[in-house]
Amino acid sequence: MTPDVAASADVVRRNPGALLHARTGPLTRELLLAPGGFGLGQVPERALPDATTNMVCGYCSTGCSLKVHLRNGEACSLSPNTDYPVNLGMACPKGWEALAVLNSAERATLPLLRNASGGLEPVDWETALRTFVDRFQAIQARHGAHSVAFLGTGQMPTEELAFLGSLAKFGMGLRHGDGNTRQCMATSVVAYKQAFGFDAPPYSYADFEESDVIVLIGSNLCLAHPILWERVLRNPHQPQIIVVDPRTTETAMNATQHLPLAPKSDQALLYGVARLLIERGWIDRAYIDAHAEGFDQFAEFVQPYTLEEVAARTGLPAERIERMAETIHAGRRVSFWWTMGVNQSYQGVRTAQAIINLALMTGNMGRPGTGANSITGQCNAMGSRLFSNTTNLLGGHDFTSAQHREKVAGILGIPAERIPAENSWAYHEIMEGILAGKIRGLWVVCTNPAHSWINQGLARDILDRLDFLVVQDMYRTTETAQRAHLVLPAAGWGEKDGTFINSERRIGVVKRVARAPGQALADFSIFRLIADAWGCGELFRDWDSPESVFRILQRCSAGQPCDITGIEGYRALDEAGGIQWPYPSESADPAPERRLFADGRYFTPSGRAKFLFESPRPLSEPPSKRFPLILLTGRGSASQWHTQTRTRQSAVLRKLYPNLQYLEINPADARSLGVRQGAWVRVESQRGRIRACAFVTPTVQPGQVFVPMHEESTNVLTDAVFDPYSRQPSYKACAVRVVPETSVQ
Ligand SMILES: Nc1nc2c(c(=O)[nH]1)N[C@H]1C(S)=C(S)[C@@H](COP(=O)(O)OP(=O)(O)OC[C@H]3O[C@@H](n4cnc5c(=O)[nH]c(N)nc54)[C@H](O)[C@@H]3O)O[C@H]1N2
Ligand SMILES: Nc1nc2c(c(=O)[nH]1)N[C@H]1C(S)=C(S)[C@@H](COP(=O)(O)OP(=O)(O)OC[C@H]3O[C@@H](n4cnc5c(=O)[nH]c(N)nc54)[C@H](O)[C@@H]3O)O[C@H]1N2
Ligand code: SF4
Ligand SMILES: [Mo]
Repeated sequence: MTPDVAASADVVRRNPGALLHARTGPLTRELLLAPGGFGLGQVPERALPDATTNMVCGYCSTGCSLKVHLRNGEACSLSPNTDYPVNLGMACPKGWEALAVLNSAERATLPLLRNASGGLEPVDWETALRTFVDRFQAIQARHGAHSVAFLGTGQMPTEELAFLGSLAKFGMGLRHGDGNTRQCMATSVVAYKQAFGFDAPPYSYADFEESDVIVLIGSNLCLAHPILWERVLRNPHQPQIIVVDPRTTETAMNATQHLPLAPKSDQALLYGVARLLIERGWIDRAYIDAHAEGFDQFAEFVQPYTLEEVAARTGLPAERIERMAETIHAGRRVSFWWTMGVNQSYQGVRTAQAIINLALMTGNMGRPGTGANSITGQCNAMGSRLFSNTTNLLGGHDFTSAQHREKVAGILGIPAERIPAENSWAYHEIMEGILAGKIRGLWVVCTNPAHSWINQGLARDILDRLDFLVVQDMYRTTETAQRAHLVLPAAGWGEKDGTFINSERRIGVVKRVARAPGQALADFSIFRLIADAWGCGELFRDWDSPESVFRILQRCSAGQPCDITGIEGYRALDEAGGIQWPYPSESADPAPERRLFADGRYFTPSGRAKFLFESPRPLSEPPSKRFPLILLTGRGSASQWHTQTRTRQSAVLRKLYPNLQYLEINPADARSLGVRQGAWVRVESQRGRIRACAFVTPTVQPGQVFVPMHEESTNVLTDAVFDPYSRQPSYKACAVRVVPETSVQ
């Protein structure tokens, strides 16, 4: 083999997507649109050797690495990567089936435009691009530049997220853009920013194995992050596992202590535990004095949270609360983890900070096996938080700071005036803006709000008011695509290159190992084409491949807590098995596992972490005589993903979960309502009613019911209430009644 053939074979082994990419040279409009061009799924001309390549999974934030087996440069099967520090050879059913869902008759293969008779009709890309530009520019001319908005995601590579946010704000002149990360992570972002001075989840997955006490609050890890649960099971220290969840979830069943508290009483519980720890002198005064501020006020604040008071508010026996405090005290390495049971609440930020307070006051920060740790949800939630240019300027910068705008403009080589000096509206403000007629055009990319947004009756009415709705998705069948005026067909995971950032801040690579169907294009290519069609392509002349955007983003991160300037490109990421941020240019060792705050210095101006607290508020919609039950929603199985656009495409996954809307209800409630196992019932809230099949089970408490989020009807019931600081929707508690179907006329 000649050296260059050997080198290219090596590249194929490592990154076949990059090779296909390299063959086409820089992305130009002509290349993208030419038959067989880059975006349209070019195949190599000569036979390529069979090979394997590793890439991170495109579903959850765990970020498992999958080994993809290639035949002639294209994926034919996959298996979990045994050498990756995250999953150590494991994968859940969604990961195993990741390739299968790409092949589906529901894929969007051509742009679709709504015609005069109201149907969606295939058009060519030229027409789609022209319509996109003409319609949005006409709306802007009539109603102002900010009358068009966008909604993005935590499920596209960072480079694509950055391109979307930069194109929309710097190129198209939009101000308002948010993402589905608002539905999910906004609470953690704000909690961390206020307490630590930056959005910085401190942990490493190794902490799951190094703790002797693991406290999981509002997290069904076993089902939502199954491989992280496997990491818990590998913990050799026989850890105490405390699960705080109103339901007896799969995770709670495997805990050593389960605290089935009343929904939304977490804040009271955590303040009560804090009070006990203080009362008994079980705090780390030296750590508090050296590294935190506001403790004395906090200690005074928690005084009314006596054991009796907290037992009454949470419905928990006093001994269980006491035992939780004793266990935290006895632990040498205590880690606190939370997910949506905390974040999706009208008081999520202060609840998350009540968890942070416990970690700070017991000195459980910065050491192996410790931390106040928010687990993210989507594969690239962290990339979206730092680089989507929605809530903050690229790289965790601040739109309202002139200095930050100058810095980023200098790196991008664009005029600083192109960068908005004001923050975007949050998701719900964009929805309200549509209702008020201020937002007339919406571009939805890689999210499905007509299923996932709270209070669907209202949400769909709002979406249907838009003058022009563009949906860019892999599938043309999503609830949101069905309402669009224009559908842009997108390539999905496995059909494009880029990087994701997982829950432990690890950046991993995704690659193009399969051809997108028909004329579907990588989102990156779509943004490139829109930039040129819009007339602002020149601003993005250096944005010619995902890896060049990665380089630009690295420069944007310089000097920030999330500095990644030391990473030498995709290949280095591949070789290291992913790299956790921060990784500044002077870093020597891409050590597989790292955590933040080992030196006790936080990112606040004082360098100290803050104790933040506030009196809990009553349930936003308490049960009433008419609606006597509390509805909880969440993940239903390890094999279903969100609105199911992807997972329902796999015959294997479909066999692994119930294919109908169901309602979990306690036997006592079922009995008093006359509901039998498997009977159809109506579930009604003030906002709407749905049908569900009753699953009578003691895993939900009397007075509560649970419906998974995966069927489109669920959010017909939920109540559009938001945390005042994070503006995250409170999906997890509203009032409903259940009526056996036979008694409904
Ligand atoms: N299989 C699968 N895995 C997923 C996903 C998926 O769709 N399917 N989605 C991913 C995403 S984006 C996310 S954000 C994560 C979510 O992961 P999780 O947050 O673990 O999942 P959820 O089921 O939404 O909510 C967790 C638990 O919160 C509990 N809960 C409800 N109200 C309260 C309360 O007031 N207090 C407490 N303490 N608990 C409460 C619920 O009973 C539920 O068991 O999962 C990720 N992983
Ligand atoms: N009741 C209730 N509602 C909830 C929740 C809850 O617990 N209860 N959880 C909330 C949470 S945490 C989340 S994260 C949201 C999730 O809500 P969504 O983001 O609306 O759900 P997904 O099904 O993940 O939607 C992603 C969409 O992107 C498409 N897609 C996938 N890959 C690509 C790609 O590469 N490019 C493009 N262009 N499209 C792609 C998929 O086909 C799909 O239509 O739901 C929220 N809604
Ligand atoms: S646990 Fe998450 S990242 Fe791992 S294989 Fe499953 S869905 Fe993919
Ligand atoms: Mo999420």
